[in-house]
Amino acid sequence: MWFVENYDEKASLGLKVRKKLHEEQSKFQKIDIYETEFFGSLLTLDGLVMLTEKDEFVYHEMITHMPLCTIRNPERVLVIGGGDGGAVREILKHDSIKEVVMCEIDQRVTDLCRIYFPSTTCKLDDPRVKLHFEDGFKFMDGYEGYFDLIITDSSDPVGPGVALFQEDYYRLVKKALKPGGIMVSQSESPWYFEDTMTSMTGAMANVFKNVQTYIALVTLYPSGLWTMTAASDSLSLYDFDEKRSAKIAETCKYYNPEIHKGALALPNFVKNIVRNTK
Ligand code: SPD
Repeated sequence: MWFVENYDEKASLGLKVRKKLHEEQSKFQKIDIYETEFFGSLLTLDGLVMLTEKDEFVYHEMITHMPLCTIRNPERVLVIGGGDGGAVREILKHDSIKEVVMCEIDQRVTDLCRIYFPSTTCKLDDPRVKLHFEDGFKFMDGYEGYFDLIITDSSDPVGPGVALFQEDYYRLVKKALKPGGIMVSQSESPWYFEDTMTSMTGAMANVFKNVQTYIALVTLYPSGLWTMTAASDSLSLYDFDEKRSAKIAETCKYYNPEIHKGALALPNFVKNIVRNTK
């Protein structure tokens, strides 16, 4: 038995599956969980790969430590989406963190991940973590100048995630950030989501002074060449705390100070797609 993700009839990914562990239609999306032959448990939403036990570390380390090692003393972080808990687990590796708020629209994702992905949900009951299950867009409106970092750990720009790729959303993010804060959002693949990358980085550039796309090699996402984009009025991912980055790297399987620098080097075809300002 194979799980197959089709990339817009252009290509597809196949993963050998031992058995299906769970399937349901939640209020928001189709949730499937499989036991794969090689990658451990696999979560898909509306038929798209979100994570596997074996490769999730790449995405979660890169969406968290790049911005966190750039902020001098990160204390308060908001994760929009991220219901599997992987981003929260990584954020809590930073000693200065006092509060992590996770706002996931679909509580069923978190409930099921607690059963099938204990390695990503393992820190969700830490006393510094506050969980909310509601629309992230609306939730954030209640905050002003509060967070050092806001991470958009969303699914793709289809279904419930679509509003998280638009300028109105980035304006709300900016309001909820402290003046010296930074946001980072997963920003898709330059091979299959060229238009999304152009429009979302353009929208970020309308709101923030510095927009910086970087690369993470996520094996099971379309093409494997995945991007994340950070935006801030004052911080630049180039100016990071190398010493703290090296310390965090001791706990990581992908992220380290050399990766931090190298991830910012974009191939020419990617530079031509994004509207980066730095
Ligand atoms: N095409 C898959 C993009 C999914 C990005 N978010 C995954 C959530 C992992 N925490």
